[in-house]
This record gives sequence, structure tokens and C-alpha cells, in this order.
Amino acid sequence: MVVWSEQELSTINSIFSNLDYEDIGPKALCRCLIVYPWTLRYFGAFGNLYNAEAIKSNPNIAAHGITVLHGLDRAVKNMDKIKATYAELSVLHSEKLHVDPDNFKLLSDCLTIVIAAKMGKDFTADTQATFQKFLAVVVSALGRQYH
Ligand code: HNI
Repeated sequence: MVVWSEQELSTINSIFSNLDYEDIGPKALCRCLIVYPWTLRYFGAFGNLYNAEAIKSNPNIAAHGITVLHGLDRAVKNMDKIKATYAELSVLHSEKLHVDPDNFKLLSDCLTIVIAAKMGKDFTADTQATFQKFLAVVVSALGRQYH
């Protein structure tokens, strides 16, 4: 089981309670799709994703970025049982969507960069360490139902 210090819990709660989901979610997903274009393959039904401008102005991508970011709320609310919390989403991504689990890490790195840019000097090394620990646990939980 993952152990969280009071400091880590408070850092995670503070990041998420100040998060602008409508801004950060789309930016993180767009960055992932632009920097790692092979991740576009899962979004064939989302309309025009021809280039970076098309990706950034695609309303389906923006909406999905918000959905994914809200997907992290489940972890924030269940810090003591993150693995169990993502069991169902892990099965969905594996068996139905066939998303390569390596991509979870790519998206989480993009999210870290977007949040760092937004928080500026408040995104200290300690904040980064805690946030990356949090995302690593989520990524591991999402990858758990793959076989
Ligand atoms: Ni992901 C659907 C959460 C990473 C491709 N994804 C979801 C849903 C949530 C979610 C929540 C909606 C489920 C539902 O409808 O019941 N995804 C997350 C989280 C992460 C993640 C928390 C990692 C941090 N997903 C990824 C990655 C990809 C991805 C890295 C592909 C590169 N996800 C999808 C696709 C769907 C999806 C595709 C279905 C979209 C649709 O509406 O058709």
C-alpha cells in the first residue's frame, strides 16, 4: 500500500482544489497528442485532428481533456485505495479501448508540465515530487488490469 504523509495529502488537495479543469484538461491532452502523435490513433472518431491547430480547436478533444482530468478526482478522494478505485477504468482502457499503457505516463508528464506552467514559482521541487508520486500511483493502477 502506498503511504502518504500529511504534507503530501495537503499538497495534492491544494493542487486539485485550485485546479481550473476547463483550462488544464484540454491543454494537457492537446500537448500529449501533439508531442506524441501516435496517441492520436485512439481518437479517430473525434473529428479533425489534422495538425496542432486543429487539435487545439477540436471541441471533442477539449471535452475529453476535462473528462480525463476529472478522472483523477477519484484518486484524490480515495488516496488510501487508488488501485481498487481504478480497476474498472483499467479494464476499459485495456479491453475495450486497447490503449497502450505506456501512454498513461506520457499524458501524466504532459499534465505535470501544464500544471507547472500554470503554477509558476509555486510549483516547487517538493510539489513536483508529490505530484509525480501521485500520478505514478494512478498510472500504475490504470495499468494493473492489463495482461
Ligand atoms: Ni482515458 C475514456 C480517464 C489516459 C484514451 N479515460 C476515459 C474516461 C475516463 C478516462 C474517466 C471516460 C470513461 C467512461 O466513459 O466511462 N484516461 C483517463 C485517465 C487517464 C487516461 C485518468 C490517465 C491519467 N486515456 C488515457 C490515454 C489515452 C486515453 C493516455 C490515449 C492515448 N480514454 C481514452 C479514450 C477514451 C477514454 C479513447 C474513450 C473516449 C470516447 O469518448 O470515446
